[in-house]
Amino acid sequence: MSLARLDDTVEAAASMTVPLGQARPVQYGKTSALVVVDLQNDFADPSGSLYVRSGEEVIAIANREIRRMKDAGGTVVYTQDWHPPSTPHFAKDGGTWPVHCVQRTWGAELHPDLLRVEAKTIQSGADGGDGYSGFTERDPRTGAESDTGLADYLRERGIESVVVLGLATDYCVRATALDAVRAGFRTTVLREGVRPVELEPGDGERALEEMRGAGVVVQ
Ligand code: VGL
Ligand code: ZN
Repeated sequence: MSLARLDDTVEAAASMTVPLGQARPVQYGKTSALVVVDLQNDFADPSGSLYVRSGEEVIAIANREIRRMKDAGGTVVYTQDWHPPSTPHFAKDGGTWPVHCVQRTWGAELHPDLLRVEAKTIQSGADGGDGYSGFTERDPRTGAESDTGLADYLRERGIESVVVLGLATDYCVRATALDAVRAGFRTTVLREGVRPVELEPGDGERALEEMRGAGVVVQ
């Protein structure tokens, strides 16, 4: 991408922000990291194959928090759901979901309005795994869990607190926040910046309750 094009993108993204929605915003500093979960076309664009209702509203909130985190000298990480064309994650192959976020397709790209800053991007699901967390993957056949390296990356940078937002509350946000708290990070889910899939009504609230029970601050 040329520099001019990059500038345009940054400007377009910068205009897609919203005022602070909380009375007391989460405080960011050099030991904080923002994990921006799966803000990809298939989830956040109404024409995406696994569109999460109101998912596009999260983009402006994410942009605002990305900017605040960068201004505070903290770390930003993006995650991408990143599937091969066939995986037991998909209904057509015996799983649950419509085909989505297939590697190197439009649906797997980060939403074009999302502010992109220099940051690590974690692509998970590449080996056909059906885990939902940015921290771990799960082999669909053996169930064995493996590490994406995210926890070590954050520790190396001296990160103590992790803030999670993105899609979807009841799947990748839930799994990522639960793993973050288990890995020993002070973990906050930004309620304003998440939306649920809700295969069953109430799944979003239940997921938030479960996260709270595990020690995640939902703010
Ligand atoms: C997700 C369903 C299937 C997510 C990923 O990002 O929450 N949900 N794959
Ligand atoms: Zn997926």
